[in-house]
Amino acid sequence: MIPGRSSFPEGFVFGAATAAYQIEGHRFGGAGPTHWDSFAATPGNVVRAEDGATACDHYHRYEEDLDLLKDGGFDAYRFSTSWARVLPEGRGTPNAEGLDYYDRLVDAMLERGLTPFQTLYHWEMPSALADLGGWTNPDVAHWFADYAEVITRRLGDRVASIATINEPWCVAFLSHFLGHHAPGLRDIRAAARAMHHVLKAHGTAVERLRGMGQDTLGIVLNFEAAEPADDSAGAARAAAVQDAIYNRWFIEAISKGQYPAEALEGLEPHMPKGWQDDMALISQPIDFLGVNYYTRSLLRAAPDQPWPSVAPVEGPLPKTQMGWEIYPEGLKIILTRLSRDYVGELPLYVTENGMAWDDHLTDGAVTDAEREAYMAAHLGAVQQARAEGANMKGFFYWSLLDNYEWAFGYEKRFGMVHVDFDSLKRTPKASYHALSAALAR
Ligand code: PNW
Repeated sequence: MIPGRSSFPEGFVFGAATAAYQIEGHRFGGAGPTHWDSFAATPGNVVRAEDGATACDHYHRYEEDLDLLKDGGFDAYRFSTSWARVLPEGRGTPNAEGLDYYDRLVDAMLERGLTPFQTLYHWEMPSALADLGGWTNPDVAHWFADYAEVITRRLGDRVASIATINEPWCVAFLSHFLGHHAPGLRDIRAAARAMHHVLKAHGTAVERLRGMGQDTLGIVLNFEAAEPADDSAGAARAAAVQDAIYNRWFIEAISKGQYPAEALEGLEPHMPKGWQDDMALISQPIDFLGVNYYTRSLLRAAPDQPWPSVAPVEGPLPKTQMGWEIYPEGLKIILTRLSRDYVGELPLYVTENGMAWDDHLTDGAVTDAEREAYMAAHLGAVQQARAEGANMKGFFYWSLLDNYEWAFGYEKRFGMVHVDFDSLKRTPKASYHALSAALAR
């Protein structure tokens, strides 16, 4: 059973999360092209070459979607604003239609008593800037801060919280070294530069928005429990290196102004010159940390492969539709470690947690008991982390709706609300009703 609201402290925020490109429909409302459109159009990158052109048509159906949150008894909505919708060329003249849309969206949240949690970048780099190198170009920090300023001039009087970047590891490493996301590079030099520039962009935007009077600024990082596949020394080293690249790089830079040696060893030769001079900007104080958590990884040494010479091993635990192991214990481990070793009393939010499942609409209903169990176990882990001292302030389920799951197209369903991608009809799943019931108890 999902733990009830009354077993959390007063004021603990329950919400659901989405991202612009995954739900809005990017062909509507004058948004400019993004690197995800071109990445998806290149065969082999995305299942069935699907893109976010229509997605859930949230652009036109946002009132119905926000009603689902309100009717379910949720407190907050985590959404992202699209850089390319606000600035179709990435810089220069804003798209008035796009700014008006976000205005209406935020007002519609407030009308329903939903607290707006905004994310500035959830992965759609405007093509005009991607063509100039995107995250590998040192100017990206200023381009991003300029965009942050434009959208904050419009929404900053009404949003409760602003996160700069969603999951810098995905933005930098997954997209420039592993090649799984746009721009699809497998290039250590591009990756090293992106690993640094994404943090420099965060710091530059925080400084800019702070100067505009914003006082609830943070970032959303993704974490996984990185564990050795066996008890060999090689596996222990592989887990430590993975932990440094995936978990420690970003939080150590932000909380301590340094990068972990195990990751620098491979990346340093490719970093932009003078990177050390940016560490003070990167480590300036923030007001909260968002934590995205889905699974763990098991690692072994892969000495035949180039740096970092680690390889994932399939684990024994039950898996979601993504093939990701279900490991709620890992969320407790990550949250307690963050508070103990890195952020102390800083407010922590789980900004994403959820599971993909091969859901089917049968007689107008989706019976997803597995998702309900996933929610119960992970909310339990949040309570345990709190009991061990982590300053937990909220939890956002990923995702409100089935949506565009990046390289997997529309095949993987994370929503607590089912979307029929032909009719675009929304149907709340059993897990939505179960979580709503927990929020009422
Ligand atoms: C996150 N990995 O992505 C994103 O913030 C969401 O947009 C996405 O829909 C959700 O999780 C589910 O995938 C991730 O390879 C993608 O480790 C890949 C990884 C982690 C997070």
